[in-house]
Amino acid sequence: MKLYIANKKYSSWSLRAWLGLKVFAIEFEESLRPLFIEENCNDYLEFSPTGKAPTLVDGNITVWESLAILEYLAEKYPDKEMWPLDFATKTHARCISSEMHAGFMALRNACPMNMNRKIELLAVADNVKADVKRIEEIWSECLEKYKGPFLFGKFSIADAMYAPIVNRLHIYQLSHHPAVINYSKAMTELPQWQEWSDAGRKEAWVVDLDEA
Ligand SMILES: N[C@@H](CCC(=O)N[C@@H](CS)C(=O)NCC(=O)O)C(=O)O
Repeated sequence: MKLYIANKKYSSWSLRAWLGLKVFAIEFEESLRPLFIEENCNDYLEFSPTGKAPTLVDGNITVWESLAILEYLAEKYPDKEMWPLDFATKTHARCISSEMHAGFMALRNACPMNMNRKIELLAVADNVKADVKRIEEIWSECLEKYKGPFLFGKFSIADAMYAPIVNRLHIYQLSHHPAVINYSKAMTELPQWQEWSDAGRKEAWVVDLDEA
């Protein structure tokens, strides 16, 4: 099984799929192709019908879209329990994961994930503040209801989906909400998170578009 990813410094979608594989200890081969480096521009189409990363290739099956990759893994490895087992809890986890996959455009556009950015307050527009408020609401509801340290108690696909937000809220100093502080601590203490962010920090590629 091979996971194609983009830059660890910037590629939030790649992080989601990669973290799911790593935390659930699923063996895979990683292929990193740097994004927006001129001589490399279109080669994502070699492995993905959308020309985007992440893309998972498992034998003759190709899976694209981060959430579809995580769903594929959850079905392929049911023993890993990548979603919460209880039906209502799993439904809640699926709802917030879809909300992440399809939403938060203002925050995603204005505040790119960046594993090597100076931690500095960024002045943001009201629609970004509204996205942050909704994230605070989701995280505090989950942590209260399921008792942490991750959104549904133990790490699940929902955490893989929200992982890049931990970096964004921190580097741009967007929230000091207690739920954000507690959840960010749990996430950044994961050795798999540290492996990704250390590698991202070491990358020399600079993508101007992602330097807010
Ligand atoms: N909805 C997709 C988004 C994937 C995506 O936009 N990936 C970026 C890297 S983070 C990419 O490959 N961009 C290349 C491009 O847009 O040409 C997913 O969930 O996987």
